[in-house]
Amino acid sequence: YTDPHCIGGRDGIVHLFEWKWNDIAAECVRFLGPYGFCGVQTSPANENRIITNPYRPWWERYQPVSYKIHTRSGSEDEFRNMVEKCNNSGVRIYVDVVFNHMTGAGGQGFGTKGTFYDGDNLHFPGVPYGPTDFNDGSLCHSCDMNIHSYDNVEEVRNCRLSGLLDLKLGKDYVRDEVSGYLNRLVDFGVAGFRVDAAKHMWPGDLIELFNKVKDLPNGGRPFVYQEVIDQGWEAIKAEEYLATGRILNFKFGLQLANVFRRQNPMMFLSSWGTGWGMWESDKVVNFIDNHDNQRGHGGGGGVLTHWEPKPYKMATAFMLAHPYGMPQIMSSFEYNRANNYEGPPHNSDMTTASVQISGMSCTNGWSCEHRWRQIYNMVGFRNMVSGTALNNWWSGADYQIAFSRGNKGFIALNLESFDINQNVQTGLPAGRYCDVISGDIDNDRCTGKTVEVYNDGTAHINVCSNCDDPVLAIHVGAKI
Ligand code: ARE
Ligand code: CA
Repeated sequence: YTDPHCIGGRDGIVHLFEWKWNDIAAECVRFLGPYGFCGVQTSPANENRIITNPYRPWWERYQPVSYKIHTRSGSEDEFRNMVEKCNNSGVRIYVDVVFNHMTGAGGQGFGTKGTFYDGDNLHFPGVPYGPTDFNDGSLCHSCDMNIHSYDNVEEVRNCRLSGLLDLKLGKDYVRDEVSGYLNRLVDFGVAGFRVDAAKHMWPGDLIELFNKVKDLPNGGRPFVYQEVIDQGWEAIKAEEYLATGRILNFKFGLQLANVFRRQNPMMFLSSWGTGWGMWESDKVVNFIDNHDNQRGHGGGGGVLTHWEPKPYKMATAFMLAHPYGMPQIMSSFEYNRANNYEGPPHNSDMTTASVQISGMSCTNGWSCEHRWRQIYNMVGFRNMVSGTALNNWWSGADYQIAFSRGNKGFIALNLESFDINQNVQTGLPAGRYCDVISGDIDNDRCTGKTVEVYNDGTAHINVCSNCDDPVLAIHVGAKI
């Protein structure tokens, strides 16, 4: 379950949070394929509860009503078309799958496909699930059936996460319904899953469940990466989940936020990876921020986001240049930060607004961090250096580092108040290179700074201080 099935040396997932299937399809063809992204994480694809108080929050999509593929991102036909277009562009689709629970307890109504649900009496006819398909007082012993203590492993896994009706995954029938949904996604050409709230499910149940999920049409297990928030201090450890795939690494973004906010010297990054108490490289999906913690949900607070562009871009460049783990990039929408429930940009009838492109950037309320030059060019860097080791580590001061990736790429980062201005070993073949942070290659010309690498692999580099992008990155794919 740990192989993401990327095409030819690609690496890196972008989470197109709340995007419509038609917009994702277009983005795969016009941008993600050409710029070398491995895959897209989509928002949940299955029918969810329509929440009107607050009005249509982003988080309504984490309250399943059925496994019918119909949400504000689009219909089943649009979903199928997206997967096909993306696969044809060499871009994989990974779906955020929510099966720890159904809707919150209490209330009845209709889902995004018009299916009735009854959260008072635990009836979900669209699946169908009834009261005996949920964990009850015999398995959950907390006073109100909710989770109160993350130190109590049984409570975390058998009780309700924020009041969400907790499915009995120990039951074969429930596993059949869930795996039936996952298998339909595999039939559509989906290559993997982000497993929501994995921490709230028993690892043994997940093993049984995934045993019922088929291989991909071209062979191999689907890629599985699981949301187990483990920052080091709770009873449940992320490594308990390695039998069913990778884990989302929640230590990564917190640690890099400290470094790139100058609270922990950058030179200590020389031992980045397992040396920092994180899991092995092929077991993790890393990210700077995600849709929860960028707005204070799910272990939020503390991480860098697009609201702090300078350290955010630096941390992202470091993540993409460093060999550790598989990187995931967040692609956000704009919202009023005082109302962090706000759903995606929408039209007057509350349908989701389409992403619009102007030049390289997005408009219409979509932030599109993945289209920032400093980010997409580092995705290209990562693909180019694929398979090489980290060499030529250099550190001139607490907050000045540089390293190469074999003889394919070189990066330098500076958060001191003085420039990096000196000769360093880049590991690269002699020639003139385009700095992909300050520019692009356009008709064989570099629109940004250039760097001359001498015959012995050294170069005189200059990395500004107190500027917007105190980073320099060159690689053999951007030589002039
Ligand atoms: C909403 C309302 C609640 C209401 C509930 C039921 O906000 O007030 O009680 O509905 O009616 C998202 C939102 C939730 C939202 C939910 C359903 O974040 O606010 O609830 O959708 O609509 C824990 C879990 C982790 C989870 C985070 C949010 O361990 O799995 O909480 N993250 C995933 C998704 C979320 C999603 C869900 C799960 C639910 O990424 O987007 O919730 O499907 C410590 C622990 C963490 C814990 C954290 C809680 O850090 O280590 O494990 O995370 O505290 O803050
Ligand atoms: Ca559970």
